[in-house]
Amino acid sequence: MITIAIAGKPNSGKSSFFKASTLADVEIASYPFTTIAPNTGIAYVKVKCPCKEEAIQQATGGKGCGNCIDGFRFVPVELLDVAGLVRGAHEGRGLGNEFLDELRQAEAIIHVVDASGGTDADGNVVDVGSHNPLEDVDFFKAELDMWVYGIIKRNWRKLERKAELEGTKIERLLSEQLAGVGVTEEHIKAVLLESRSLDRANFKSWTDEDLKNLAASIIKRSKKMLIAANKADIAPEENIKRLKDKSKEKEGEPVIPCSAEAELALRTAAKNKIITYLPGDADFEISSNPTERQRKGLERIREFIHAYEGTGVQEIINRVVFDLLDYVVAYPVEDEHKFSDSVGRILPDAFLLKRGSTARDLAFSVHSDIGESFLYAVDARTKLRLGEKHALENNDIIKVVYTR
Ligand SMILES: Nc1nc2c(ncn2[C@@H]2O[C@H](COP(=O)(O)OP(=O)(O)OP(=O)(O)O)[C@@H](O)[C@H]2O)c(=O)[nH]1
Ligand SMILES: [Mg+2]
Repeated sequence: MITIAIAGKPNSGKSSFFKASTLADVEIASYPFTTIAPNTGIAYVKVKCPCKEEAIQQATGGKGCGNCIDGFRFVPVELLDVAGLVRGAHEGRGLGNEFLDELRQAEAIIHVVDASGGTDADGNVVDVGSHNPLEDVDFFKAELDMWVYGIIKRNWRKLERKAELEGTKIERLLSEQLAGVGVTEEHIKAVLLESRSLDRANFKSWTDEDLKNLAASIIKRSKKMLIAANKADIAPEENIKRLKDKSKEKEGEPVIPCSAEAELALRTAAKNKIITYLPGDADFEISSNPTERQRKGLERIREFIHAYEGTGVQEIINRVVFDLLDYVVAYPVEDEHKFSDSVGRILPDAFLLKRGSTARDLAFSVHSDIGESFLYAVDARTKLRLGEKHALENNDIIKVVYTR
């Protein structure tokens, strides 16, 4: 499963974002370092379910698949909520950077920034608007860079010697060193190819400064990142604009405003049947009799989600998976006429696969045995047989034929 980490300075709303997305029971409080041990949970991307397409409605007698809500399908991904990161963490400040190691398994990072400017660099509460959130974006990147630089630096002498004695390529040695951080040899090759100052044949003359630049380029290439401009419900508009402008100017990470608190309130109200609301919706219906206080709170949130076209939380998860990480959703079936499995369940499963994956890869996602005995695949919509190398498109429904 895809793992996405939620990171950022203390008190920015990471656990609120996590809880809103997973409805897991975690601690949220208005002081720094509420979270120490990481939380893991399941969140979902939201996609249109194919069962509502006309041709599929006809083929299935309009039954619907029973796996979607109002035509939306929720496909699981793993979320990781880690402790807050403060400036100087790489030198051991705050909780140090040990927990950065929790980010190792993550394919992408959602950097939760307190866009309201209501918390200082260490996460202490200050007046809204008095802290500049742009600083948080810079320091966070610097800490990640220093983390990777620290790993390279610690091992550099050893790597140098090994490269010289054994003639192993420096990109191979570096990638072995950084494998735990999720960095591959391909990442390093690409970075070195791109760099003007780092001559790989001349690695012995690389300076500390060169190693720092190398670390920064490696992070940029290997960890996809997105900025969640959180607390948008109370943030001065100016702050959101500055975050977006800076990102555009520096070709930085996408910035998406959100309110984790609003999303959490809506999902909790929906769970308690006070409102009808689906994550990602830009409105909701009040379905039972809320108290006056609840109604007021809900109406305030309604104003916010009308203005921002949703709370931003679902959009962020979708953007990470489909834009940053470039995944597609595919639906395996056994009967391409009924769009079902062998016992008649319509579109029983949805899988997320990296773009470029083939039907054989999908077969392996279903079961390794099916992958091993894969013969060919059929596009269930067109009934056409797919070529061995055919890359799956988003939303494909695929019949896999295999030897039994
Ligand atoms: N107004 C507003 N407040 C929020 C929002 N998200 C979180 N908060 C508040 O910000 C404070 C910190 O929230 P947490 O989710 O505990 O923050 P955290 O980043 O996990 O904090 P640490 O675990 O201490 O690093 C709490 O008082 C939340 O209620 C939001 O979208 N809007
Ligand atoms: Mg927390």
